[in-house]
Amino acid sequence: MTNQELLSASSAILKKAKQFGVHLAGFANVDDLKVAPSFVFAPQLPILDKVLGTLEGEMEPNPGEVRWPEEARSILAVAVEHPEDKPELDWWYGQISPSGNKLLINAIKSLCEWIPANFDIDVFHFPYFIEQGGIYLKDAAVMAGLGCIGRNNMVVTPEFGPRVRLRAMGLSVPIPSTGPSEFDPCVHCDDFCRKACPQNAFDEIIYSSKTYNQTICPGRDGSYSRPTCYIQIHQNNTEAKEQVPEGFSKRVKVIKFCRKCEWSCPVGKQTLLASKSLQLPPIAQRFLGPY
Ligand code: B12
Repeated sequence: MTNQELLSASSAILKKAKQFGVHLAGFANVDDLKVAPSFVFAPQLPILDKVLGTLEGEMEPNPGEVRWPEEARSILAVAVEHPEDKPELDWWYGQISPSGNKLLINAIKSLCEWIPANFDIDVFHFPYFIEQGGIYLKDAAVMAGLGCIGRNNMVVTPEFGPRVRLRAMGLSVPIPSTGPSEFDPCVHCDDFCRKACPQNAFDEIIYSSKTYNQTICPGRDGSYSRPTCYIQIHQNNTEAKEQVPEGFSKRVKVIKFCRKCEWSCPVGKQTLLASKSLQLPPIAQRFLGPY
């Protein structure tokens, strides 16, 4: 593929991704991802932290390490908005994946058919979990220019704040990364997200830059405690009630995981801005425009 063909293929792919229902899309080069913070940090995590949030028995051989398909040269990262007024997009029904995740999976599946049918490009659909062959989606999204990692340790996008869910696919061609961007609304923010955490998961630096020999750690400064956050996630799971949701014929557990670090973030909340009830830091105003 010539450079020119690659350029026109990448624009066509971004446009098609939107037609298939995603709200944001961008590319990250695999060489950039292999040295991105999560990819380097996660294999060094203490073993207890690794097990949390990971499927049991699927940790071997190298916990936290991404198994890249050999031919993958770049990835397409996509995001679908998960707004506050549609919380059901994020609800699990027993083992059944949330409907928002299905929107992402379907868009990626459609792209996995459309891309090879139209270009000389092989594709790889990455699963969600790392231990099943997935990749670190937040770093992928940041390197693709979709947003930055906020002080809530989530991808914060200028358009939707952190209220997005992510997915990615691999491509056999070396498309350059479309990020990271300069966007950083947290600089002057009052840490609404950290204050909203019901478990105080950001209270102290638990991963120090010195120990891990890297300046960028979970929560940016090493203060996001994965085990503490998991206490809440586990509690949400055990406290979930059985119901017969719309479209189901029998009772299932409807699990509503905590999203306080998302709901509390003012970025991307245009309705609140319209009412002028919220003062945003100047940097965020710059990105959101006048209101
Ligand atoms: C395991 C997992 C969990 C575990 C552990 C989380 C963790 N961060 O360790 C538990 C169950 C606790 C959890 C909780 C949540 N999760 Co979760 N989780 C995952 C999963 C499967 C892997 C994440 C992981 O292990 N990362 C590795 C660790 C080491 O990374 P990290 O803690 O994020 O720290 C790195 C970043 O901060 C990064 N970083 C910091 N600054 C910068 C700057 C730059 C430039 C770059 C490139 C990177 C970077 O460097 C750190 C490492 O050094 C991903 C899906 C996936 N395949 O990626 C979803 C995912 C991260 N989760 C998600 C969500 C929504 C949640 C929850 C809100 C719960 C919910 N309602 O679903 C909370 C939020 C917690 C939080 N504030 O971070 C979304 C995030 C979407 C977004 N907007 O960012 C993801 C991407 C899934 C999805 N469907 O989109 N999760």
